[in-house]
Amino acid sequence: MSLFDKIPNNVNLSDDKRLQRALETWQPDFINWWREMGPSGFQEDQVYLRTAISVSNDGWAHYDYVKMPEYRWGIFLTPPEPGRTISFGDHAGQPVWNEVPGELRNVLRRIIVTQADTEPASVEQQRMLGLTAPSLYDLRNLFQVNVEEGRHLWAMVHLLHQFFGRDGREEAEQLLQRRAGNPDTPRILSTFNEATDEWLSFFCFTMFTDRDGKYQLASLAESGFDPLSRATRFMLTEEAFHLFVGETGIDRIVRRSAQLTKMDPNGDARKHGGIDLPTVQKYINYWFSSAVELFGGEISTNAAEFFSTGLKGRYREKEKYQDHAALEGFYSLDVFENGRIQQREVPLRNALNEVLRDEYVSDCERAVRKWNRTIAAEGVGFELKLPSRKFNRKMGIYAGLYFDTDGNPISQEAFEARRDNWLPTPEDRAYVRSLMVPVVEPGKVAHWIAPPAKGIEGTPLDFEYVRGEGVNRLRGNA
Ligand code: BYC
Ligand code: FE
Ligand code: FE
Repeated sequence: MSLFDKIPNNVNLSDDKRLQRALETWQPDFINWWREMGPSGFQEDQVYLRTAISVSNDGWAHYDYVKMPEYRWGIFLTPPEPGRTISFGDHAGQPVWNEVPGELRNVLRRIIVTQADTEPASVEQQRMLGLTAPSLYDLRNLFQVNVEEGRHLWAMVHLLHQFFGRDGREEAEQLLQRRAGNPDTPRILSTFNEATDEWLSFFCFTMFTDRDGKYQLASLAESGFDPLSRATRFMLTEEAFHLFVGETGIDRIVRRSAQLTKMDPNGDARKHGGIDLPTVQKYINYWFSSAVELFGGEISTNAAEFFSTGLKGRYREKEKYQDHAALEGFYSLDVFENGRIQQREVPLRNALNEVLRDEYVSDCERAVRKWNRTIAAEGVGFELKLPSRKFNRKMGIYAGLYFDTDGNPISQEAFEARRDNWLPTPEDRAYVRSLMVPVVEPGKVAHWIAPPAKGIEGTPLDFEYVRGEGVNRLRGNA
């Protein structure tokens, strides 16, 4: 592996001329896409970024200033595990595949394309955020997330090029042609077409939507198709930072909200230029209910097929489960029948989307408990709450039905009557947007969010994380 290869990699790219040529042909299209759809206004700035340069545990990342279009998007797989076998499904115990089994080609390609599509989508959704960054620290973190989502696209395109021939090359091109939120050429999955145009939504997105990424990637890391397993394992090491950005971002917002709540005789943080906690709650309701859709239907034959074929396992399949066939047993699912919620026993393999969603929901609950400790530590009596997964669903068995945030079935009229208490109103969104004025002096942080606990990689908080034309332009406007 050489850092100075045109495409840094640990897959011996230079030994495979055909693959190398395919990727070198795609690379300029990727860069064009990045310049057009990547972060707006900062393409020439120097950003203090980490770059993956190897897969070793001790320091796979290298930190330095780099212009984003010159970021070295590389291809890294975690090293193969000798003698690895398929750990679940109908082929459990057989050696993992290093080539695509013919009969699984279409379904595997679809999984990879779906995963791949989310990566550039998120960059597109976030492209205007730099212009209203609450600090240089946050600006840098946004760009770090963006370049790594770009690298995740590279990781999936590598698999498409290496294993899917011409179809794969066509899919790789189309990944650069769809556009988040464009009604004519939308991204594949729902959430990846929703506006993420202010920072409260950005932190909710990296908290809730990137967290779907963590659980989907972890399921694919169990895959019997070894190159997919190894690619997603490495992606997970980067993903941890995205989740950190989201979880601590919301934590900093609620800390400041609590502080400003205390200052006001009526407990209204908005009077003091903050985001009031009830508004934070509405954004949590909105983004959580959007992100839970990404796990697919509660009862899913696709999920059963992904599992039985050995392509997509459960979260920590190998460590957490004894029965890796999942042929026996049922999942007890809440269904709405005859006007009320009843439990129905669903064969386990058909309920695997719900099994994964359970893992996700409890992880989100953990984060909400943490935010509540922050609020309590500021001496404010307000508790945030994760809404029921049944609330505000557009897909799956709860779609078309109405539930309150506790998951009680209600009428459409009752839902409409309370919608504005539960979900951000146009006025809420306008208010949050009105707070989004850029703060780009080193060490300064916007009023509506508390400063971070510490800088990146031991840097002081007044470190100049981003410098150049884009930042100067914002200073000039300020
Ligand atoms: N939107 O059996 P069903 C990330 C479709 S995030 C639109 O219920 P299945 C990241 C579905 O495709 C992780 N369509 O669901 C985060 C199917 O279509 P067909 C992304 C949807 O297939 C932040 C039909 O509905 N990775 O990395 O078991 C920043 C019925 O499907 C949606 C993956 O998702 C939806 N929400 O599950 C950057 C992993 N949900 O067959 C990056 C790969 C379902 O009728 N994907 N449909 O045409 C999968 O494993 C599965 O496709 C899903 C869906 C879990 C997404
Ligand atoms: Fe990603
Ligand atoms: Fe991510």
